[in-house]
Amino acid sequence: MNSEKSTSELDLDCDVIVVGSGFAGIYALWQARQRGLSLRGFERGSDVGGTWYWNTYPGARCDVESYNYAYFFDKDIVRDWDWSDACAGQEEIQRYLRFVAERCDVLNDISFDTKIVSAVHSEESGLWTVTTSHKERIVCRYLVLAIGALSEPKTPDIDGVDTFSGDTYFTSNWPKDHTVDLTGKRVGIVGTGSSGVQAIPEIAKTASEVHVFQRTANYVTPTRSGPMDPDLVAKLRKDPHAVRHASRETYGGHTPLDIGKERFLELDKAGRERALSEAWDGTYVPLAFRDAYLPEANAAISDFIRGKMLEQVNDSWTANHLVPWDHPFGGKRPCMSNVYLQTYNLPHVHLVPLSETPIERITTDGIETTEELIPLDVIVYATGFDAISGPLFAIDISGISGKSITEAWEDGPANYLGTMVHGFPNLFLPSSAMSPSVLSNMATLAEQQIDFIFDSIDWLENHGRPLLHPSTESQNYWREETLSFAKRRPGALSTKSWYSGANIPGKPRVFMVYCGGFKRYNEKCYSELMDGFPGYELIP
Ligand code: N01
Repeated sequence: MNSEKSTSELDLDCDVIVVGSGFAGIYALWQARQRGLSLRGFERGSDVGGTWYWNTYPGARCDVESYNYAYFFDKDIVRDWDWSDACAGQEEIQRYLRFVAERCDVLNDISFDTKIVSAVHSEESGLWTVTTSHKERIVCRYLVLAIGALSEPKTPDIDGVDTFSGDTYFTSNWPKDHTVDLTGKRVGIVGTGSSGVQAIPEIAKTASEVHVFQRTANYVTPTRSGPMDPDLVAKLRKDPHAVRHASRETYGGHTPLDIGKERFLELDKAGRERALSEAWDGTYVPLAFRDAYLPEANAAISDFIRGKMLEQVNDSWTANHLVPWDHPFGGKRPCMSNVYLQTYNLPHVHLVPLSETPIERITTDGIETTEELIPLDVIVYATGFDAISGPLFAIDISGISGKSITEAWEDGPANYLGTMVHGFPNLFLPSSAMSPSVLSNMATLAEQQIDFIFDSIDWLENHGRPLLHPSTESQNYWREETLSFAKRRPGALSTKSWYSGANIPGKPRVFMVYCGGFKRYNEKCYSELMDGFPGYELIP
């Protein structure tokens, strides 16, 4: 639907609008300021943080190391922030993002508690008109929707969800007033992805009974905890810009300081056993081997993790049901926890594998499976998100000829280089589909994409301000390219996951994460820029 109002250059309120104030949004506002552009920021939450503002469920933390999951653009920020833990908790990360926003002096640019309801492109003026939930209309030249890939919660697709008479909570929107008290309660938790795996051990500390409704078992490997290594911190602080540069040269956008150097397939039997044990005990299993996603290596690593998971659970029936036999390591987003599996050794924690006894419905009293009605006081949904396209579809966006983004993505996401969509000129989408996204370090990605977006804007400003959008050929090529890399990654296309939209009934199946590696991605972005955007259309 096109409710296009006639706009002209005279209506222009600011050069750039940035929506969202997570990692990408804060940095985008800073970049706009650095480049002398006028700006406005909008955030639907009451504070900065994005994911780390909303996901306040018990146990929420980052399972990527703090030194990786941080900004590197400013050496003073790197020097002045001390992480208390190798993998920081939600509260600390949100505090960090506020600290960065204060340092960047962007807080006053952001209108909080303000949703963007629509964004309309005018072909006449080439400008975007953005309308907020407070009915304010703002006209800008460049629109950056830094709204996150995992910010639109999935509505649980279970019969009777609204009939439950007890309390209901969502991990994705946990009450922030610390009033949730599960002491002595019978709690049912639906979902065992990263959020569920983190929340379940915490909930089990106070609840009297915990029933975990697991549809698909997930890989769970150890996570780091405890103080940061001072030598590592010193190395990072010595030259943050070098770290930032080096991270972009890696496959996953991680600081290269302790990514495993070994290739699994090049080791002999004893070497493989040694390296796997070292990975499990000390480092970070997903990054331990350079060839972890070659099929033969991946199969052996998957088997090793399954064996380690079985060892941690006393009851063999429970252990067997917690192990992911149906997909290889990395087919879904692996989970990390040092306490999740052991939680099932507690007498009041019960696994309900839905592969054997599916949920029939939610009733006023609890959750009814094909076997029994489990009475509950509280249900916690850790059921995930309508990833990537969900947050975009929540805004009424219309581009050239009034075509909406929902129409443009009817058959699934289509874009070029994960940031721009044909027919939507000067609309920039960090952390969108077909970027390295969650298969990379999201903090590195936020900096890289925002740099690329603002370097592109600089180019446009210096070349007579044409409008920029990718050609359909480039989009088709990029979708094929993304698919071709996904085909090489074990389990990517055969596993049901949010990576391909399979968690949302009726959503078109398109593999939405570019797994060609961060280095290749960064090089492709910048070769477009250096060559004057051959894969794009420039509208004078
Ligand atoms: O969501 P998920 P999440 N009946 O989609 C189940 C990031 N993250 O919030 O697998 C029963 O992974 C669903 O089952 P299945 C990270 O990128 C990062 O946990 O679809 N079950 C699954 O078990 C992650 O990937 C951190 O069969 C239902 C679960 O709910 C992403 O966020 C921490 C169901 C959803 O798992 C999302 O994680 C947390 C139904 N009707 C999250 N519907 C870090 O540490 C869904 N499920 C950085």
